[in-house]
Amino acid sequence: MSRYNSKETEAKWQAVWDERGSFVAHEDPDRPKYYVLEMFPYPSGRLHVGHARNYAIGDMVARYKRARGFNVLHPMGWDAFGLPAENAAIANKVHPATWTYENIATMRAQLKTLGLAYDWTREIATCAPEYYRHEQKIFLDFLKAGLAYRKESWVNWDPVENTVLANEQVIDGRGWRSGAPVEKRKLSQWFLKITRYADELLDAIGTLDRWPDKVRTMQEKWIGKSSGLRFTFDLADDPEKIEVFTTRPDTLFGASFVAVSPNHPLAARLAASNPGLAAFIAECNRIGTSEAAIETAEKLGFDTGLKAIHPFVEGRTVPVHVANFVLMEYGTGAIFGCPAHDQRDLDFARKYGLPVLPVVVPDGADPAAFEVGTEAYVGPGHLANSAFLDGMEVEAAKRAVIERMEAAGKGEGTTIYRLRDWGVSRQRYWGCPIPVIHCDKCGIVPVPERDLPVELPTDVSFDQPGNPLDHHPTWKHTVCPSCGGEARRETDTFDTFFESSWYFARFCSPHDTTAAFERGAADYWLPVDQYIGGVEHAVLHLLYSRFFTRALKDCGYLAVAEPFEGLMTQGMVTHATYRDASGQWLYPEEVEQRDGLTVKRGTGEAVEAGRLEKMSKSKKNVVGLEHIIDNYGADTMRLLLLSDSPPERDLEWTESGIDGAWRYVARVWRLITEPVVPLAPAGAPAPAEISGKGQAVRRIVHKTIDGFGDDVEKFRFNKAVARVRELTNALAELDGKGAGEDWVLREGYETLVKLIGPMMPHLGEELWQGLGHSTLLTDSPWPEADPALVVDESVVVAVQVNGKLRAQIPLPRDAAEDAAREAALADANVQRAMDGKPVRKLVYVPNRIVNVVV
Ligand code: ANZ
Ligand code: ZN
Repeated sequence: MSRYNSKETEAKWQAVWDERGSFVAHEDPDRPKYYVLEMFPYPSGRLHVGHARNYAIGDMVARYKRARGFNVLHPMGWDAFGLPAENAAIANKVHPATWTYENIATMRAQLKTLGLAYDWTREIATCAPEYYRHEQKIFLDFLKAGLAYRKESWVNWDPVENTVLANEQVIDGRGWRSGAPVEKRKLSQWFLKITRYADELLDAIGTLDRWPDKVRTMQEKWIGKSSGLRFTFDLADDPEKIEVFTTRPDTLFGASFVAVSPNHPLAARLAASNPGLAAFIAECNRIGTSEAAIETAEKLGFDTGLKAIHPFVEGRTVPVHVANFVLMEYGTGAIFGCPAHDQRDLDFARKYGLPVLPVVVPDGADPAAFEVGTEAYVGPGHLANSAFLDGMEVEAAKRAVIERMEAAGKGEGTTIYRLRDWGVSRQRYWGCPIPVIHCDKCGIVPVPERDLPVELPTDVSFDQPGNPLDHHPTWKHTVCPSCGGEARRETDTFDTFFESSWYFARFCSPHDTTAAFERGAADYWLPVDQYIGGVEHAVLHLLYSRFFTRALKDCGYLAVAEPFEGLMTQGMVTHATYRDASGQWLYPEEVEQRDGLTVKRGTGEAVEAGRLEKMSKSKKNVVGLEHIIDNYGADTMRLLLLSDSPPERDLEWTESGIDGAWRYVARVWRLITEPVVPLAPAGAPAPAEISGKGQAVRRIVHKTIDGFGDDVEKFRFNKAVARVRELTNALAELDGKGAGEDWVLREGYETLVKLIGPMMPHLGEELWQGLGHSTLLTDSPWPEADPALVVDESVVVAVQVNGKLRAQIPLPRDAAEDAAREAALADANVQRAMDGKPVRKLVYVPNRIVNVVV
């Protein structure tokens, strides 16, 4: 028996696919298209098996759709700009480009060993000027369309990385990479006007019915639409007014303070003559502007001494505080606080001794006695202590207050969004240069299109902290395209989410030198039919891409509004973690099991076996791709990655799991390469006679085809694998001796090979060839399930003798008359009723009844 040699076989078929250009995609108007895309990787170094899950899923879908007759686009590329390259440059004195392209080469080679059905002719790297020149052009078009603008804004400053961080890069008040406490600074920055699309982006979530609910909910929350009232408070001894935004206008009579953000202009004005307040503001700025930072910090306020006049209660005033929990970037940057009905306001009121006056009373409670203790009341009820609102329900009271404010000209009902415009400026080298020029005379001048791309200089130094583009001796000095005078280039580069916001469109015509993408190609391929990636991108990358697609549409680049029709977010691959006595992480191959204990390999030292965690270099709980591919082959790994749990759930990688997958591979190999009887020739017509066992196996074959397709369409890959394993068992049990079984075995084996093809394509090709085919499995159509064999196999048929029901017998569906007659007459009850008389007449209605007349 020849053992399956995965190494040779896999290399062989990869070369064949490559030579034939099997996966090179062309637009073909005569075939339905299918664009499947896995989120492209950042070239960080090496891939481990945890990364491979994403690609195994994508390839399953791509190969399956291809076999079903779709014209499949399945490309791969590199999200190649980003901080790690610069950090490597600083740490190891290697140029970011060198580091990046070396990693790309390593990872490309690794991916190729997986046998993925990519159209490698479409490979792109976003750090190439051939790519980013187009995004500079896109930016100029956005600028013209008013979708890009510059403004002074508070930014999160990472004092270690020396760069501005997006809010989402600040985690618990610290930089996401450096872990350093983030500071606030004011800088002039470039922004993209994503807020112009807030409503559209929100509404269209309803059309994304092939997206996971949790992702849709996260996007909804991120956009954060709130309806309420915007109105102004007059101040008692100051001409200034304070405009606030509230979603609870009904609680206005319970207001006990007004608070403004530390970055509110009023706070700045007062601080100029109030050192205590100035110090307080400085303290607030130390914790960063992110919501997360503010949420976790202790709520602090500073009483300005000013009094705000209650708009509806003659003579009532409330103190004006500067409070650290009021965000300048949300609403108006100022609020009124109603402690009885808002927990944050309540905590604040208790701390600063402010009144707590309930104005919404739960139904059934006595308005005179209802009190709020340590928990704010946020439920429904009727208004009390609220003049003209008394007795109303909350919603009616909201409307009444809005109406009054509008009538009095003091405010208006309004809708606001949590979504902020997207700050795209980064003070970094390894990113796409923002194509504008600063001229003292002309201001900001866009780089003329003929001068694109603005390329990064290659001779940069990372010896100084900060932005190497800014330190470069010559790069930023240029002439103004408008007046010809001396001018400076913009030294900010784009946030790297810029590149990933349109790469899926670039894949439609990746080598077009004249445009970001060719319109016809984009119209043909877009939207992406199936996008696959990690749920960590649920908000930003996906929202930015949705925004870009709309913006590109408005700028005439393409026709679709939504980039990704279907989205699947796969779970993580986890592995146990290990530490030695000194707390050092250990690689899985550094430990072994001895007498039921986990010990250090070789030394036998005790090892602490820790939790299952996402595979990551930092905890060393990774299993290298090479190790698995060398020992088991890519197909075995792919099988395990698809079979062990539903794709959206986490999957635990274990030694026993990969062993089990390998045993299955070996079993299929043996089964098909060593058939129990010589198989019927390929393509032979079905024999006239097939044994009962053979027919039963055929039913399993066709039911498997049917169920497998359904499972794949619904991403139940683990179930699909389970079906294929059952089919394997059924085929193994057929001894081939009965009538037509050699033909049944051929049909069964060929089906099995076709079904495993999208998961284990190398094994599939090898077996396909072994079954005597000269075409590639990759080019073979998907098997069709015979509907007659898929329906339930047996039906209950009634047997009557001289008009009286005598028996109910099981028969194969659509059984022939001969078989039905034979079975009916063999039944004991029927024989008793016939009492030895000969049959005079027999009428058979298939699947229903056998009528015997004696
Ligand atoms: C008075 C009030 C009474 C409020 C009450 C709530 C409950 P969402 O739903 O998230 O939009 N708010 C408004 N602007 C703010 C800012 N810039 N920073 C921090 N908080 C702000 O929340 C809207 C509510 O959050 C607003 O309604 C306001 O407090 C507060 F019983 O006004 B409310
Ligand atoms: Zn000029």
